[in-house]
Amino acid sequence: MTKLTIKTAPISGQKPGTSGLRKKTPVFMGPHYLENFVQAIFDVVGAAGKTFVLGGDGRYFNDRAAQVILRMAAANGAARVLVGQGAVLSTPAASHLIRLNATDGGIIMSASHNPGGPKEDFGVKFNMPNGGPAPEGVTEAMYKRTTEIAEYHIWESQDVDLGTVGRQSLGGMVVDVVDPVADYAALMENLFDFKAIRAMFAAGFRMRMDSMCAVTGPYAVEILENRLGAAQGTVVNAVPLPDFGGMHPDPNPTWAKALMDEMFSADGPDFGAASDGDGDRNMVVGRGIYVSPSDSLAVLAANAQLAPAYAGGIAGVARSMPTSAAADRVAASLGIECFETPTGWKFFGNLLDAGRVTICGEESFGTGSDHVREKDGLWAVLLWLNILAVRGQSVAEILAEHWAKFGRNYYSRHDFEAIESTKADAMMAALRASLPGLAGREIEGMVIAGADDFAYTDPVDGSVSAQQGVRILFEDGSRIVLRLSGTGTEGATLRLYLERYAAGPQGLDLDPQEALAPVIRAAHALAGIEGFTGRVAPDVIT
Ligand code: VG1
Ligand code: CO
Repeated sequence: MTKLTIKTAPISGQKPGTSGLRKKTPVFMGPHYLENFVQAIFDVVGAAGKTFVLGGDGRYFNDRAAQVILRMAAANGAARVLVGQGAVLSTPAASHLIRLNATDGGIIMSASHNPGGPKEDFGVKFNMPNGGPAPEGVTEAMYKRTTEIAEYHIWESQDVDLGTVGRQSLGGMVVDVVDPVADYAALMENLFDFKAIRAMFAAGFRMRMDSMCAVTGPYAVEILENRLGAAQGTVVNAVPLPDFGGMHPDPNPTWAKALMDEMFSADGPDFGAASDGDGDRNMVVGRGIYVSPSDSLAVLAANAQLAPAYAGGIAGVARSMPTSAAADRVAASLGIECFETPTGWKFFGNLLDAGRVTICGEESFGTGSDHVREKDGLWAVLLWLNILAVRGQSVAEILAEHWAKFGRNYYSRHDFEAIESTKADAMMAALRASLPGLAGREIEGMVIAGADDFAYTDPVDGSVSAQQGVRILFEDGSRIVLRLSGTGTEGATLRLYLERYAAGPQGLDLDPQEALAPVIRAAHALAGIEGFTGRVAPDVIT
């Protein structure tokens, strides 16, 4: 075995987005591409004598990338790496292992909800010792490092056997291959009332969990079927595949259509859920009723005290800016703090670490709590199950009672995918330029109260993140938000977020697209979506 120092040169575009560096797999597999970025990570955080966690969602190239990262960690002087068996860890499980073992951080190989395969997407991100995604200051430093990199360090060696749990060594570095599921399942058992959930399943409660051929399959089978006694076969698409079976592992009504059809069928199960490529997202569906992620966050916050881990109440709630204000109403009624952060889980870390919030969520099917520092798909599913078990009501009944008490924030996100970047940029620039003149203008019978480009000052460390999305706020509480995605790998994806509040008691059970129709029309008119991009209708509606 030889330790090599390889000459390299900067490769452009290695700038992490909303959640790590994501590119087409062939790009990641190109000469020095993965190596340059991993060296930049180690150069910024330092590797000598440190312990890291390593795992990924099992997508194509995950296994090869893991071997490269291990050989580089060893050559950079790391003392120990904990790797999930088969180089697999769900994102929340990786976050938990980083914290449980008090490590110096971890590297997660995933492009999350993006498709996988030889022609699809791959990604790498670094999580900090608190278990959360590296904040912007750190990812910026990594990016800067990639622009000046001249060499990287790597052992020339055989592959480490990642198929067997146990201890090995690589160039003096300890490699501990661990069961990806065990510690995570134990954590879930600590948080929730497994006895009550088990009793509910024993009494005939039926569920369908769609793991979308992605990483949560083994976790869901162990927790739902083995430990909670859900019927065998409750978890479908339970075997993780390198290409997710050709599916798009994004749990929303479009990509998890089979689950939606099942839940809306005559004899559908009581409860349905799906999770994404790396297991940090969740979609929740009741029989005949879809739960929007923003509503899910609000219901979880309002009912969290029904689960043992949160029995003492929650400290506060945080939501990303585009997420609906449904959670704000719950926070106000509980008399707790509520924070509005930019998109991306990294912005919740400081609030969680400081104990200011217990539960966080995003409209993009992400919910989580202070048990880890990532969003956590199965956690959300289990908290829902815990609530359903204690309240003994259906999902539809729980939502109806919630809206009756708090009013309903009708909400939808429209995605326009793979737009030419120059066109999307031009549209956003024109929209930004128009903002100062919008207040007071009337459109679709609604008066614009104000408009801005969201900027966030972290209440804990004072760091400022500007240009986080355009907000147009109406006097009646309706809201339009537009931003460009930071996770895509092809052109630009425009995300249009739409919200309208109904106080009730009338008008609480409309179709969201109908309830939002004037807001949708106003958004198209104000942003000139068709004029700039040629797009009339969105590709995905959630
Ligand atoms: C999207 C979502 C955002 C989420 C991010 C990572 O980002 O909108 O809420 O945090 O994906 O999720 P963007 O920049 O494309 O809008 V995951 O599950 O892909 O790590
Ligand atoms: Co994800």
